[in-house]
Amino acid sequence: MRSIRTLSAVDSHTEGMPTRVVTGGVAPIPGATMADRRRYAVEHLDGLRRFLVDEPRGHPAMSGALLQPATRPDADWGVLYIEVSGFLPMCGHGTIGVATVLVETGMVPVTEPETTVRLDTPAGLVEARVTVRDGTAEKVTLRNVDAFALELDAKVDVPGLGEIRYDMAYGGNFYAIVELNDVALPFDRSRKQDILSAGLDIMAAINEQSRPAHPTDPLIAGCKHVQFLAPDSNARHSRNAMAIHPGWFDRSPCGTGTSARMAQLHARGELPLHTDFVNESFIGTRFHGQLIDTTEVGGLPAVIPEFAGRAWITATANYVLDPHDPFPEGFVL
Ligand code: PYC
Repeated sequence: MRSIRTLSAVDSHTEGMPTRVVTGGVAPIPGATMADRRRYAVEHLDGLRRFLVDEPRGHPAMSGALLQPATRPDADWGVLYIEVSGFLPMCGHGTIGVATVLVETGMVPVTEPETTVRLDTPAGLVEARVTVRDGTAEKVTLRNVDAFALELDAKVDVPGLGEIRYDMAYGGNFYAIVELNDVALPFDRSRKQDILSAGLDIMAAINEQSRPAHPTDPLIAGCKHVQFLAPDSNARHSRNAMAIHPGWFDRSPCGTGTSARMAQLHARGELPLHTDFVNESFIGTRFHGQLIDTTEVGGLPAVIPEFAGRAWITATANYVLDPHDPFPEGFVL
């Protein structure tokens, strides 16, 4: 075997959704903060992202995380989130995967029954409390970045669908929250192509007509996620089909989406603080959440969300690049 690039990774899945945690082979990325490093990576390291998530090493719903030295003294590790859609500011299922890998590989000092891991992400500091028994990470509870509703009862003209009502909320990424009934589709995996194509059309229309932007961080902008709600969803238990650019569904309930949904429900007066909320994915897996406090972001009312889920390690691997490989940066079919 010959290789001109070798990256070590621990692969995992969080409630069904993969996270390829890259533990070695990527040098510290230039930048004083993880947000700066994300900007640098978008400009200079997109080939590395594609090498890891696109085919033939990844697949159309692949996701991962590059471990980095932290840029702030109160964090244990820095994380850059990689996906088929690009470098995300924050990823909830990915963070649960990262925390599980850090604990189960001993990359952080482990204490039982709980280990706290502080992660420096492009969207801010995130704290993961890992329930550990006999060295196994059984559950991860994340205190996420501040979440808020940006718009309630917004409307967008979507070619082919007409006027669609949505709420726009942020939980580490922006989510257009849409009732599946409003696009006349059932919560049924056999209709996944129709749901996905409605989601992509809604995203495109929102980004053209009313592109969301974070009030204090201009680098976080645009809508790449549509959270379709099943008809029986309510303020204590939601089921979602999470359509994500450029064309896939989250297999997990989506951590940043769960945070956005809780912020939206709170803004509507339907989810008080310290009240249990369950978010269920398109494949039936669950995150359990709560809002633990109110705050503000750039003058907007905001909340501090927590949610919990589980991850499992699926492989340890070295991803290598043969100098004659015709697809050094992967491909998308
Ligand atoms: O869990 O936050 C999340 C997430 C974002 C995109 C896919 N999963």
